[in-house]
Amino acid sequence: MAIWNKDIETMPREKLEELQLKRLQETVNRVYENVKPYREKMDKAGIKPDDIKTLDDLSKLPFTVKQDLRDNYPYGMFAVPMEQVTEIHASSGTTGKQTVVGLTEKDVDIWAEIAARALSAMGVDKNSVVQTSYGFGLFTGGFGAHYGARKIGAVAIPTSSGNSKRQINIMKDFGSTFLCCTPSYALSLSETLVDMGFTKDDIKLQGGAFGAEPWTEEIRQEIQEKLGINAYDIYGLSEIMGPGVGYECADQSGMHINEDHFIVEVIDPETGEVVPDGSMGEIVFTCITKEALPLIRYRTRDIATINKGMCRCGRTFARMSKPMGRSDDMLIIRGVNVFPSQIEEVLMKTEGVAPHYQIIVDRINNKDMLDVLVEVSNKDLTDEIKSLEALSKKVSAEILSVLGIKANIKLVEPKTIARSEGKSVRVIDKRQLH
Ligand code: DLL
Repeated sequence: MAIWNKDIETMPREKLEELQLKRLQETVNRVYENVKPYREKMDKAGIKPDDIKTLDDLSKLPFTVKQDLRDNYPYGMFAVPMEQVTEIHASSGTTGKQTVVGLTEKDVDIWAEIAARALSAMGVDKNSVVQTSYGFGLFTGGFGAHYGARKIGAVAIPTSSGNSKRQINIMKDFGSTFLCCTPSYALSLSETLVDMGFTKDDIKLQGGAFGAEPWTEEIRQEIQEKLGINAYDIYGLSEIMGPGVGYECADQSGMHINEDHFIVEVIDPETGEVVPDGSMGEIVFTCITKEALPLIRYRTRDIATINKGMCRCGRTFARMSKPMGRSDDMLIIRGVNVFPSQIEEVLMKTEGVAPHYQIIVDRINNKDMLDVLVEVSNKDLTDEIKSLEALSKKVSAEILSVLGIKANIKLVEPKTIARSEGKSVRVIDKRQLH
């Protein structure tokens, strides 16, 4: 697969780190001058821009968290005057006031560049037809993939999400070769394809860039098989720069971080200390080229590991593991920490259940209860009550042995759990309602 920007993506680490330090120093100076909340935080911590002499000095700087963006809503953390801002995006705001991000023209160019690197690594070239079924709007998914595809010179088809039958018709008629959407929507589209009486041989898809939500290796296999494609993982977050912050190459051994634009650290979420290379922790990013909203040490809440070893593809950019999920998505059930992705992994390894599930947590008589609704892959439920009982027992036993908690497994008919068109909602925690 092609490397879009070979000079940068395969730069020796030493050179890359020199570049990072220079850009970090420039950025810290700039935010100190132009962003009041940063100046105040740094003054409080007794740090001046000149104190950043090496990359290790980054850890002296205070963290930025989502609340900082909310406290300075909407534009209080922008580092440029509004006349230089050319595009605004925002996070969904499901857990509070939405966070607003701004981009200058140069920021948008860099976004297109990093998305082009990502899509090239996944096989997109000038001859590709890229269907983007991420939502277009304040969500960054749609525009990020679109800018990347355009930059490469592929044909960009901005279908946006939803209207699945139309998506399949477009895919077939326009000859889409590459699909960008959430992994859950990719699975849902694969069902629509079959429902419409087609097979994977009726479409020309070869690959897809799926992200914006956690997904397991097992779901990857499922998508690959059902759509007859190579499924790649793409990572990003609106506050840093939508899709393309991290991307898989053909080696599929982690997502390369575009380290010439973002410095990545891993910290212990409890203590805030940087953890040794390769250890699991919370991912923290510092933007070193962003003009409008250069966030310093932004805590993502995503739990993953970083590997700085060179990849077989030749890229020197560090690789991030698939995030297990966000620390704020972690469920504590009867004192046990559980990520929804761990439950997904167990389900996906069990024959007879489909990759469509919902996790419901409630507190009844002061006791946490975990219900897992999962669709059976077998169409004829009634005929097989006995084997279904055995199946639900098997899943329950497996969850108990892997995660150490008891779950009530409720097997449901195929296609009864709502399908998502964007980020899926897999967990309903009713405990918050009591
Ligand atoms: O989800 C940006 C994006 C769009 C990335 C399209 C990839 C593809 P936000 O809506 O701000 O931005 O949500 C960011 O989504 O902190 C992660 O928790 C999660 N996330 C994003 N990509 C992945 C991934 C976009 N590949 C939040 N695997 C992040 C797991 C992901 N989680």
